[in-house]
Amino acid sequence: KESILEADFDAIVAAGDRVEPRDWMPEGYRKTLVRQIAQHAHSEIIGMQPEGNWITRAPSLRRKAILLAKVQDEAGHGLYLYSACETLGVSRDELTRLLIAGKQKYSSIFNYPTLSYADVGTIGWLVDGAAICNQVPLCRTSFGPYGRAMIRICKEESFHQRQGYELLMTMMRGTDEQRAMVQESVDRFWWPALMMFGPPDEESPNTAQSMAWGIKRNTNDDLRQRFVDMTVPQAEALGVTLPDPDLRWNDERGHHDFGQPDWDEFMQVVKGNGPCNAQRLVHRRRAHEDGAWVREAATAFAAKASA
Ligand code: FAQ
Repeated sequence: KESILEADFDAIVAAGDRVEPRDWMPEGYRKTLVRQIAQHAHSEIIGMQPEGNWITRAPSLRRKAILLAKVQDEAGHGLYLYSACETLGVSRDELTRLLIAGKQKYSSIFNYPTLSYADVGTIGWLVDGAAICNQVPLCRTSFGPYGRAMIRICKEESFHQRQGYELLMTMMRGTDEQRAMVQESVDRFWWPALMMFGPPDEESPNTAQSMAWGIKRNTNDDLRQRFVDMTVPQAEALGVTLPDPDLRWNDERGHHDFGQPDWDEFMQVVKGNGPCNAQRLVHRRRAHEDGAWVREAATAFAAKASA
């Protein structure tokens, strides 16, 4: 029976169709999805912190309203993704416990500090830009609930990317000091943004199997290249310099050549030794503990309502 089910699964994947929660799936497929979707959900939730840092200090009511909406969207993305992950048989509660115990990862990018208001624009432009590049192909991922969550998330991320770019454009039309703030921020975020796509293909243990299962549709290096090609003309239009002396158009390849991020730094950040790893987890843990009474009250109310 198992081999018939496995043949069905292979046929769905080969046809590029969706695997649904009630379909048979190999245990490794389920585990890989839980790992990736949980990391993705945690990234959205932890990703609220760096920008949330600026909500109380936004320079105008309009900017504050935009930033509040964006950070709230990230919470929504986290929730769709936790829901997608729950269809694989793990609860959101369990995933949250693994996150705050430091047993599951989230994107390296959110372990860098936001030092100026320009960082809000740069995160929108580069971090949401990289997220879109990585996530648009995931709308066609083989697992149904994940792919469907990605469709809505990508629409909202596109809006986020635009708002970041518009913010930076406004600052670039401002004073010399504002232009310098934008450049300084881009200098800090460029390399960490390239690291979001994961290690180089030859050092990526999961890519080959994830692509064979149709979970990933492109390799890490392919998406990184796509991001660089997309971003260079945007940087020119904005009037900022990307901090890479090796960055240039290669006519033969029809792509930009570019330098390598510091992969030792990447490994350190992934291992928990980045500039803000400890702070992010302490904050998340405290928020979870502070929310205990809400969970208890909601559970008590639900029990009363059903009695
Ligand atoms: N950070 O074999 P691979 C957002 C780990 S966007 C930390 O290549 P894989 C939106 C990897 O997990 C950010 N760890 O792994 C937003 C693995 O370790 P493991 C979230 C990383 O899975 C914007 C090991 O290295 N987006 O949140 C990173 O095939 C603004 C070996 O790597 C997603 O999660 C990294 N950058 O490929 C929110 C997208 N890279 O698990 C707020 C979905 C690699 O074996 C504000 N995920 N690692 O212990 C993916 O596409 C993939 O999981 C990759 C990694 C491409 C990230």
